[in-house]
Amino acid sequence: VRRNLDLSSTLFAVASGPLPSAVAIVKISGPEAFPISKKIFDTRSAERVFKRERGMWVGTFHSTDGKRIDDGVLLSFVAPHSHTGEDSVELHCHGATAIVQRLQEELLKLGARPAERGEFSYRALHHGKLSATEIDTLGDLFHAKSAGDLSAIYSRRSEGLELEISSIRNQLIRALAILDTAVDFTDEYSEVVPRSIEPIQVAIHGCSVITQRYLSLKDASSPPRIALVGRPNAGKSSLFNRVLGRYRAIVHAEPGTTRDAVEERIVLGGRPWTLTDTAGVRTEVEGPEAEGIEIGSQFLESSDFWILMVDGTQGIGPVETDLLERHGSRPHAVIWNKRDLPEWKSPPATLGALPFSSVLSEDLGEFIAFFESRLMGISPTVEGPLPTAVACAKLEKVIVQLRQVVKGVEQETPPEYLSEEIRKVLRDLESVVGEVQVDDVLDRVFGEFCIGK
Ligand SMILES: Nc1nc2c(ncn2[C@@H]2O[C@H](COP(=O)(O)OP(=O)(O)OP(=O)(O)O)[C@@H](O)[C@H]2O)c(=O)[nH]1
Ligand SMILES: [Mg+2]
Repeated sequence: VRRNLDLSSTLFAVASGPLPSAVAIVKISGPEAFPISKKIFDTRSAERVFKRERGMWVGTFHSTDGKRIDDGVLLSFVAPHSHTGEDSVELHCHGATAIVQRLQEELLKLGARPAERGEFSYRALHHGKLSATEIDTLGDLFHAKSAGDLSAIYSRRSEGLELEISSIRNQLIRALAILDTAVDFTDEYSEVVPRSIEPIQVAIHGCSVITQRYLSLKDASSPPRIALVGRPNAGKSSLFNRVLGRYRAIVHAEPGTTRDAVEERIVLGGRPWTLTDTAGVRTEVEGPEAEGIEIGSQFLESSDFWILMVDGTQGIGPVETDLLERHGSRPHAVIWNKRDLPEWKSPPATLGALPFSSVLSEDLGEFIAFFESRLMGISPTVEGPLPTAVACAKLEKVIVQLRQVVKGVEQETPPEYLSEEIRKVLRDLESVVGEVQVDDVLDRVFGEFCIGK
């Protein structure tokens, strides 16, 4: 990881997302932030800008030779009252590629330098605006994909973790006691030393339980799956589109519209899911549609949750009965669709179905509430105290060291050497729950943070 520790230059970066966008934000920070900004920004209250601790000014952005670039807003933060602790400016302009490009060219000409990954955060750290612990949390927030992740990060407390670490230490102290006995009775190596393996393995397991929690937060692999199934024309694709908030799957009055399964990521109950719209299930079909139906039932089988969509004007027939018989024991819910139509009849109470209509806007809220309660049990959230990224890295190192010790026992390494290794691990374990140090987070800032952060 390249660490750019230079603090003398004035940095700039586009801090907002991909262009074009409604608004774009260009951040500038460093000793020349104000003089540079003055050369490209005009405002009626010019004499007051950069005097107040923090200010917001409406005006015009232009090139140094006076050509207009955009109208916009400038936010100024006088050191140390800024994110980085330096004089800082944010230019809020329209998110047109050309505008943002022109502004960056002017900043370059005026001697500012494009920021590297994490450089703003590094400066904040250097000037004491953010602690190493806060930087660590900031890095984790970047990975938060759900309400559950957020609360796991915000409610992170060290006490729970300290307890777990202390029970790992106790295991290692047991192992040490065994090894120290062996030092005194060298001729009984094979009798005594192998007994240390069991507490070491328990310690390794304890460490991996903790690191696993952190890894599950960072895990970007595919979220649990929800499959949408039912008879053709029941309204599966209509619901799918409503949940996504856009027209993704084709909806048509003609049954058999959906042939392939369509998949999208959604957030329900505060967690990410993959929602699959499948082809309608019929009893007898041939041709390409039959293939789609085949795909549909595959998705049903591999899903973590399935939704049976029933056309409430038709009610339950052989298809639904068959699906419920075969898959009813797996987590699922029934939706009784098209309640806006006069032919609609209420669902039998035993089904616990949700009366619904894809065309009534108020029903989407009902749907979300209904599922939030049902999906909670299936959707995994981080259980137990969440370690920080730094703590996780240290524990991973401990695991490697302990595995080495186990290997050492198998290779009949002298016990005094093994116990020295374990003493080292014990010292490392202590630092897992200690204060996060600046040096611990630098690689993270420069390696993992994005440009403009
Ligand atoms: N009145 C009314 N019509 C609906 C409702 N939901 C869906 N429809 C209509 O029912 C027809 C079928 O809807 P789709 O969403 O395509 O049904 P599907 O289950 O995906 O059908 P296949 O892809 O053929 O399996 C369309 O004409 C929709 O406009 C509803 O709640 N009320
Ligand atoms: Mg469809």
